[in-house]
Amino acid sequence: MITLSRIRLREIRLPLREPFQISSGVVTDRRILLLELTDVDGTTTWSECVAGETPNYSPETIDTNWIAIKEWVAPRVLGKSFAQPGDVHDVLDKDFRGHNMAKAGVEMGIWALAAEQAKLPLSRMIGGTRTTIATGISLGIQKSPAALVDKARAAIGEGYRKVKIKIKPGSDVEFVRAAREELGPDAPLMADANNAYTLDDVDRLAALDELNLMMIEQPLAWDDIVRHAELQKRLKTPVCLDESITSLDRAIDMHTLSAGRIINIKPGRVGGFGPSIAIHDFCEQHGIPVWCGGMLESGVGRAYNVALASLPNFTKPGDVSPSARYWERDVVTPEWTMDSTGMVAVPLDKPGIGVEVDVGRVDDITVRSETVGGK
Ligand code: OSB
Ligand code: MG
Repeated sequence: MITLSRIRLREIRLPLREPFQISSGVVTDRRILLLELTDVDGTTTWSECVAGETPNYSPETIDTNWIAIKEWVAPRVLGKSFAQPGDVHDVLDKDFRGHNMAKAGVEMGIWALAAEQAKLPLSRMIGGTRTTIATGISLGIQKSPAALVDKARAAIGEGYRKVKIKIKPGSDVEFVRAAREELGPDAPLMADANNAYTLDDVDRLAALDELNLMMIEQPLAWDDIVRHAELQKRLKTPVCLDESITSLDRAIDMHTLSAGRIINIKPGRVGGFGPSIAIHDFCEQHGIPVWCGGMLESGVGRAYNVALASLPNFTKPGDVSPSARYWERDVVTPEWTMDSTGMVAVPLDKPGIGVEVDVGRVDDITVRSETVGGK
């Protein structure tokens, strides 16, 4: 039984080692919303609300979600007893539209509290079976094809099992082709457009279709399904949906309309582990592979992604790069690492999220905090 007594929100700022550019914007300093959840029995855990600074990926932002958590999410869960963490999503979903990343931060924290109470690693609490996660890197848009080739070659050398290349019109076919030529016909390459195209660009996308990519992620509008179905008919490369899949229903829509063949599940985007597991199970039943995406999370959010990616149908490498790919220094101990074969270990040696938060360091880089609830 989980009964939250309080939620502490904190904003920290972590400078990325290098700016991360996608078609819709660039991040240099990551503003991160961490949550500290406390149960009435005194158990505490940390979670992360993965929204970005600006609404260029989804309508959510760290500032809007600060309000959403304080005003609408916290009042629905504080002091309320949940027999199962799987019950939380429905409570947050009823007559409460959107704000999935705000809901997910709290919902996933409750899964971690339940894991602590059950003395289980988070992965095992949610039904995960893997002990290691195959890892891919997500490379931001580079200045030139040559710069991209250098990064992609280095990533393969480090052991990454998938190299995702961010693209936009003008930084696409030439860039991806250069990587393909350098790394060979079988290198595990994919592209992610973050909505940079329309059906009018089908010729450009057809050129990418000749480059033997594992998938093309979210080429069309952020909330589109129908046009992706039209596009998938014209491409042999599997379309993978990210932004468009905000719930189990949208995953069912994708399948019904053949709008894509792979799903990138980000637990924040869909409202938490409850919906993530439901999408995972649906996809497993329908032969749709899934993988775990990333939102430039700190080591706290990463713990949840690693746990989720340990479910059996996460059969493609996830965007769960080690801490050092993003930060000079992460906020967790141990930091997340990847071995030379591109595998990240699922922490199975202790209950809960599997890493300790370095609270002193978090205190040092906290720029605002607020506590909702008592004691
Ligand atoms: O589209 O997957 C995306 C980061 C911010 C917003 C959107 C995306 C991404 C990434 C980062 O690709 C993946 C990672 O965290 O390594
Ligand atoms: Mg994406």
